[in-house]
Amino acid sequence: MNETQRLFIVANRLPVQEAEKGRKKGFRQSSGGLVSALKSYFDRTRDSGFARKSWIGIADFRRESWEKWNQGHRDPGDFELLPLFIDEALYDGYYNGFSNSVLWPLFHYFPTYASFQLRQFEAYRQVNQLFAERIAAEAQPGDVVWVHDYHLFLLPGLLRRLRPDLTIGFFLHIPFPHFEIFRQIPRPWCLELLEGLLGADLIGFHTIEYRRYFQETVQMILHAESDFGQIYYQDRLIRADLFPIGIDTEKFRLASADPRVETRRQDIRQNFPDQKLIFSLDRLDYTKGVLQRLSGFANFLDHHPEWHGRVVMLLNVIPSRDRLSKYTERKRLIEERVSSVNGRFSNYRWQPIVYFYRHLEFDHLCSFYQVADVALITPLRDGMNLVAKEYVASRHREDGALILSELAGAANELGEAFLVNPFDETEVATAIYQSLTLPADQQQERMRRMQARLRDYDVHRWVEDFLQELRLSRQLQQARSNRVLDERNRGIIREKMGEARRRLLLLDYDGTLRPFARHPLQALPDAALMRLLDQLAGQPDQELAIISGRDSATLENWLGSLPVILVAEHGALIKYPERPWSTLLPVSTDWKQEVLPTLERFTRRCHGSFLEEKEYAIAWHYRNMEKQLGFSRSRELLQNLSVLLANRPLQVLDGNQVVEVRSAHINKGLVARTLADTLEADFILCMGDDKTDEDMFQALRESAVTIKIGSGQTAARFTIPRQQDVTGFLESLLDLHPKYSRHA
Ligand code: GDG
Repeated sequence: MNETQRLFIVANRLPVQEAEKGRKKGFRQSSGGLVSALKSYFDRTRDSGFARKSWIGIADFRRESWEKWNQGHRDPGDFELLPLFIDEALYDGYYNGFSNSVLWPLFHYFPTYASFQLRQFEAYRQVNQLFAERIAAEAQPGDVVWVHDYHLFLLPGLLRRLRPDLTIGFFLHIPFPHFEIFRQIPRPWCLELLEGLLGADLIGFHTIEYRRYFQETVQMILHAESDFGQIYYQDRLIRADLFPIGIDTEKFRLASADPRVETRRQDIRQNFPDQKLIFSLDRLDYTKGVLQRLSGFANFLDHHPEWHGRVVMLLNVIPSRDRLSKYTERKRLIEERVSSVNGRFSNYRWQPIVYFYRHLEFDHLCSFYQVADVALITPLRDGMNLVAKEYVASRHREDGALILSELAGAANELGEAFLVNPFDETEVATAIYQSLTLPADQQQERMRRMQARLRDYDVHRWVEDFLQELRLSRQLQQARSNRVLDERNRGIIREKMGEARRRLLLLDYDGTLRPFARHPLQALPDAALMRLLDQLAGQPDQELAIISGRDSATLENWLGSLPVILVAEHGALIKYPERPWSTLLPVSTDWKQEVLPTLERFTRRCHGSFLEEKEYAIAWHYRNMEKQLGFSRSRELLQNLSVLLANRPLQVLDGNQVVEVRSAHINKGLVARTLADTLEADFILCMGDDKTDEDMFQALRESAVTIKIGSGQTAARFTIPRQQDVTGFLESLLDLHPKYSRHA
């Protein structure tokens, strides 16, 4: 990072809240996980590499109070605070509306809670746009922007449009759901949301599942190629990676030595001298599973009367989103359930649940963490869940037990907890019993392991890791965009061509010279393309070869009149001008009878798909099928073929909406190399769009100008992102400057 670089943290909220201090109003740092994470990282890391740090978020206070307070204040964490003041109705549509009545319930697998209203999506878009405009106006070239969470999915894309020079990272704090859930969002919004996200250089998730679902969704909806966390979209490389958020373990360990925390802990303990304490803390939210948890606890009390009077559950619910009816209704249901459990089991000396509905001060929270024998944390879905981690980090005596929902992201890292299905009240009840009776040595062993893991990837590592990977993503991105064939490189290519004694052009056909058509026979060349190819082939000292996967008859029919070399079936057959077709290598076709029945079965079962039988290959095309079905069937076919053809000298090609089987000895690379050698060319230009063309790019790696058409991973030296630009480029090679051409 350079010395003048500025970091923008962008989140729905600012890290401060208006608060009353006696009779005076002021501002204090807000309590959220993200605020304390970033603040503690930057407090500790003096040399973060950023000259300035700013935090942009929506103000939940009035402009006047801010202006009064802001004179002279900069904190917390030395961030410059940039509040966005947003009209209340607009904010309501964006926050209570689309963010928390569509994205939040859907992404936590509550699809029936989602209500889709165009007006709210428009508010969401508008607020994201306001963020983008504010950042675009503030940022200097090359600054770094780190966007947080589901409220701002559109922001990376909107900002990229305004400021392509910025490095943009995005982190999702909640789960990314399975495609089947995501697709319930109206299609145009799905596209906008994903394209918005893909404006980032790096997208971070808590777990590998969230990343997988995201990649699958991008593939299903945008048909963007992706592998191992790299997504290729509109000629950009976007990385998606895992960054399971950690906590400030040191802060929770130190809190144990804080006398205020110790006093509170003793105070709580004295009230429950003979009882084990089960602690539970959540924001008021239907995703947190409080009702199911209470049923689990009641089930435990039902089956273990010996524990009556000996265990108490301290249930803390923190007020949240109380303008949404789903939340106020939840509060009522929880309170009813608490009363019903207490009413059923209490006696004069004992009440099984002590219920709190309020925000806790930090030292109070820590005293709960320390006093609790068991933490019972059973969300129905949770991106991560920091409370579970904080409980573990607070156990400085290495005792206690954690019961954790397997549907919380944190379950991936806290395998020593009692992992439960939060919907299964019997399993929760059993885990409560097991945790209350867990021998001390086992408590210690489990705690130690979990604590070591939390220390290993604490919040500082999380921030550092994300920012480092973001920097790397940008570098990869830039290295890649340097490969887009620009004017300068076109000039260099023309110059080299002009100087060459013998030139060879190797061009793929479908997807390179012609766009893809619904049926292969519809991609025939038009008059302009025929003229261009004729002119290219007619240049002095220049050979033109069309190297295609198509069968020889089609190529002959379409292009046979031109003075060009035709190569069919990826190199199985070759034809020089005025000469008959011949084979490059003797190749057997006995295998066809074995493969045909499987391919025919898939064709029958997949409406819209069709077979293309060539002399040395058979291709199953699925471009006319419904997109998602076609893709998933093609995966099935690939799996079938890999079993059927194991150890046979055949290759199965996973092409662009086609699966092709052919002899392993044939590939475009071999024929490209052979032509280059036999024609003794000292300049080779090779262009293609598909995976089969990669064989040519690899084979000619050192000696040729290789150009990939479209996006995606490639071994080619240059890329032309859009197929429509290919003919323009080839036309520019027709009039090489006289100074370059020996024949001029
Ligand atoms: C998102 C995701 C993901 C809570 N009540 C009080 C209080 N807290 C603190 C806790 C903890 C944090 O707030 C809550 O942790 P969550 O994990 O639930 O985080 P959220 O910010 O709500 O939610 C979640 C997280 O982002 C991080 O990526 O884990 O899955 O939904 O730090 O200690 N702190 C104090 N008093 C309270 O009453 N002082």
